[in-house]
Amino acid sequence: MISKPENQFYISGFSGGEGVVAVTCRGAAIITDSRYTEQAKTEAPGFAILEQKAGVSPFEVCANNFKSEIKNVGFESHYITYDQFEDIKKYFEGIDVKPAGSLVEELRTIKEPHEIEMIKKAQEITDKTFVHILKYIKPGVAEKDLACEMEYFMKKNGADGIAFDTILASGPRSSLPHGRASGRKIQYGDFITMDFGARYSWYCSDMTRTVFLGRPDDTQVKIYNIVLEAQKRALEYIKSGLLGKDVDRLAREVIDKSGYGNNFGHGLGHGVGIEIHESPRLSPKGDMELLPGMVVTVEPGIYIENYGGVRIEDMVVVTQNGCDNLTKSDKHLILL
Ligand SMILES: [Mn+2]
Repeated sequence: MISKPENQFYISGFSGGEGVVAVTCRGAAIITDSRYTEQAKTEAPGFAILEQKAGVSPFEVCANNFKSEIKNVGFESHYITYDQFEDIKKYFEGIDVKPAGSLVEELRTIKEPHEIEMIKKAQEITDKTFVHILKYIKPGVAEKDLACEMEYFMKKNGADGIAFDTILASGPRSSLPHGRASGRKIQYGDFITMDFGARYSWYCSDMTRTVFLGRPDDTQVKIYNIVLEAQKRALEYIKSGLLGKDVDRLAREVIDKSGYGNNFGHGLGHGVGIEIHESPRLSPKGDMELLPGMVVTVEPGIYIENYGGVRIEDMVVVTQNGCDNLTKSDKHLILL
């Protein structure tokens, strides 16, 4: 029984996100309420559509229809609530109820060719947005105004929406790895970190660029180049067969050796797909093996409190011998 909307979509094509997608050895069904039954028929041919009346639990409908033909029932233990779990136990009494963890998420780690096409389209819009926004970065413009323009531009250029709330952090705020756009006005001497992405037909893109307004000093140039070197090293060696932590180490070693190891607190990257953050993780604890067709970000950073920070993020498809970089935007230090 699949409850998580992203997984329901992946398995069936149903985008309503309400109810349960059930798969048995003999067939498959979508259990949802009348707001979504017509939509489900169109989106998920091949699935029986079972209507759940108001006030009735989808788990009860599922049990009524399938209990007699099954021995076990799996549920998404990382997603459903304790109350829902109590319901499942009640309606499936006498059947073995098993936590099915992240079964569907594991299937999702390796992208099918059509999924990679959607991610590519999302990234094309994102790359185009980066070129567009550079014209707007001027002293006195608020971070929020820039983020707003980026989000509008993405939608005007084919995105179904944004993949996540735009991160736009300037000057000392750029030390916040996930600093949401604020009312702060851009000034000369600022690093401006922009982390953003478009959503295209459910699929996300994710990219970060840090640019500079004015003339950077030697330390600012040095920090930027360390991050760039760390990213380039990981991109050069990433390939199928390495573990997430191996790729993380490639970049982390560059930053450690430069003396900024304590200023790179997060993992190197993460999978991207229907969700903006998914498996595999590229981090010191990432023990999943990379395989062809996985889409991951490579995004080292250096962050110094009350001073500023730099992050550079590309999104790549892992291949047998390397990777295919989907991010085409410039990444030398751009001075505005
Ligand atoms: Mn990212």
